[in-house]
Amino acid sequence: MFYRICCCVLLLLAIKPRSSLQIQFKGNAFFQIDEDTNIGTKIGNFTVIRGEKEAPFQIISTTNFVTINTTNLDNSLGLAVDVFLNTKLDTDYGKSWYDLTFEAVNSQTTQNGKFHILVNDVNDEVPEFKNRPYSVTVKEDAEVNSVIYTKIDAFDPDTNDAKTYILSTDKYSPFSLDTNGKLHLVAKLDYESQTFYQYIVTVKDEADHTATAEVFIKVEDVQDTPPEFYRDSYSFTILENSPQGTLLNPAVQARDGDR
Ligand SMILES: [Ca+2]
Ligand SMILES: [Ca+2]
Ligand SMILES: [Ca+2]
Ligand SMILES: [Ca+2]
Repeated sequence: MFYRICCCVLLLLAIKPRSSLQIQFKGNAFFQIDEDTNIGTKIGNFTVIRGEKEAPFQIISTTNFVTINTTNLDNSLGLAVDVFLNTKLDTDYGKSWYDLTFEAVNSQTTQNGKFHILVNDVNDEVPEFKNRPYSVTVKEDAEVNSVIYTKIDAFDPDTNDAKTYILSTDKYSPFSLDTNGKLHLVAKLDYESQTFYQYIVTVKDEADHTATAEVFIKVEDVQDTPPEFYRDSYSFTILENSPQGTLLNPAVQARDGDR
């Protein structure tokens, strides 16, 4: 008796009709698109066909990431499915790979299909300065041709995007910024002549996105200048009977060359 029941179950499994819905992609089920692809852009297509005895079916997308549009194939035995992007992409702060599922459904069966989307990085991000504010203090006797500041730096999340730094100096400036953001002293400073400098630094990426920041440079005084008299010479006339302690005029005065 038990043997007969098992046989029946096996027989039922064997004769259960398998769905003849076939999902067909050109190549792999794999779409490749750029990060800056606009919403509404068609990003791929596939077809689903049925056997002649299979009931008509419909396609249901299981995600809002894309939308789909279906049209009947000429022989009415299948659907052409166009896939449109429905989401703003960002590989720099989000994902670059998506696995998506859709369903082909008719009165007899539901069949899942999968396709995959690889999102290519695009140079779409503007670099941002880090470590701000850029306030530099340098002694007036700092060595010429030395690096005096290394904190000018910017972040750009785009893959392998090179950055270049430019400082708003003129040819008379005692400072120079190399393309890596290191600030060099290129001429002697003199606190007694100028105590403060201010520039704009610009960072530029390979797609010409730019950002700017201010750079403040304060020069520190060093005891490097001798004192000097106000006059080159002093001469006085005084009566021989002048009392002790009489002040001579003009006073002998000197000033320190350092401020
Ligand atoms: Ca981006
Ligand atoms: Ca990017
Ligand atoms: Ca960039
Ligand atoms: Ca000085």
